[in-house]
Amino acid sequence: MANRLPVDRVSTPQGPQWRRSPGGLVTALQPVLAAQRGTWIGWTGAAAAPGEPPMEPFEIEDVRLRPVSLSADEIERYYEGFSNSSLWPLYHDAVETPIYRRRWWDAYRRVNERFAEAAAEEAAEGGVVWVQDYQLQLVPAMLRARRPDLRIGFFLHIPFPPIELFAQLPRRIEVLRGLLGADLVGFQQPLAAQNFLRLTRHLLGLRPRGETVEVGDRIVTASAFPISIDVAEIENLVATPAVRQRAAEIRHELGDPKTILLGVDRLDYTKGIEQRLTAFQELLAEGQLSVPDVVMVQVATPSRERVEHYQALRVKVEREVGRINGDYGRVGVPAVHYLHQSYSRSELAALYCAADVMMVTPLRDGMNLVAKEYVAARADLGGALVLSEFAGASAELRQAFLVNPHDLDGLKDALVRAINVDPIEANRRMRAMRRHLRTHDVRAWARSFLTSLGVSDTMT
Ligand code: GDG
Repeated sequence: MANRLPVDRVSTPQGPQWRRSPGGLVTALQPVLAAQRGTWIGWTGAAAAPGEPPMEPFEIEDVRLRPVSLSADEIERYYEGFSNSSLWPLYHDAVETPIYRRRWWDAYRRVNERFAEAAAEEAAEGGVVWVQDYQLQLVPAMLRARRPDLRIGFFLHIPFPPIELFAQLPRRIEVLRGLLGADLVGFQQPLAAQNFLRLTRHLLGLRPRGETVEVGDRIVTASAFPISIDVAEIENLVATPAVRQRAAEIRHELGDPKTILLGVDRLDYTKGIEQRLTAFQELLAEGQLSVPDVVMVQVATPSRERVEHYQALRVKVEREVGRINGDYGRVGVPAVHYLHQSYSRSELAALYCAADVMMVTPLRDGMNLVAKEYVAARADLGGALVLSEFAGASAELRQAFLVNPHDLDGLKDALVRAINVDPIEANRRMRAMRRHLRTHDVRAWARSFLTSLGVSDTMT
């Protein structure tokens, strides 16, 4: 179960239809769900009209999908409000100030109840339910109250904050108790699991031992399961002549620069896009870099556009891009190619192949799949990855150029080193990171979580 169903509604000549949406989670879970005849419960992504009956379950690629309806009001309060204006900033080190509204909480609880009810109806006797992410943290306890026979797992895709930050959350006890309804609570990082276990002592007076804590007559386990990507999908894409040709075309369209710097992110204030732009601007101002030798491409996929923090970020980023292009661009050669658009998987793969330096500089990020996708795309062992220490991915991709994005001089220095890296050293770094990813892809992640939850033989 996840906030969203793994499908997008597309219009076709035959009328609107559902198409499987791309993404690692879908790839990882599709085979498990298909083999177990499981159901994916989630929201369709559109508001239900007042009085509209809930959509019937339907099937796509052997997986049964059970839609959960949300009204426009609930989308505003549960999703844009509590999930994305309270929890998201708080869990990301409060890099933007979290906003709290009591009516958002009420909607969050109501929608979590609806998901729990749907799961209680769908799950087989003694079955397994896997709940995904911060929008659904109350579901484990709500579901356990209805169906004590189930094995319940929960996975948090974003960071879990330290005690003093979590303690700011107005409904902290309910959220913590919600999570403790699961048998297994999974996090991206061991530190997040420790934060969670410490909190159970701090707020509830429980006594965590190792990775477990006793809650009444149950044992809850909290540990790390770093998520990954579908490595084979990216490798297959970059092996196609179409993607290779497109990568060459992109370089040409950018004016055949010596160096292409690339950023690919949802337009989100956690991703450190502003820090990256400032570093680039200073390097141009100091003459350490110059256009057209170097150009920067920033894909900033539209995201959460009705949430205030995101509207403010867009204004700031676009003002900065305009300023840099005004100062350092040339006719026909902007310094920053800023693309506030969403691209196909193959266009992204081509961009990864074309980029000499990939910049992944979040201030805080649960994992960051873009960093892993870039490495998977570089079967040629070319390219260099500049990666923030505050992305979960930095615990695994140790051969990247690791940076603290708050330290502007350090970030500039890492960019310059990555741009000028000796090709032999670049190959060595890329090879080591690729070796790691090969054995740690998204299927291994799902297998490891489900095995810990006590589900065996789920995948071939
Ligand atoms: C959350 C956590 C954690 C981006 N632009 C386009 C596009 N993308 C794809 C990327 C990548 C995904 O979106 C973004 O994943 P990230 O991991 O980088 O970031 P979040 O969206 O914040 O994800 C994060 C993740 O959950 C998984 O647990 O790693 O820490 O914040 O796959 O390629 N895909 C397409 N067009 C685009 O324009 N098709």
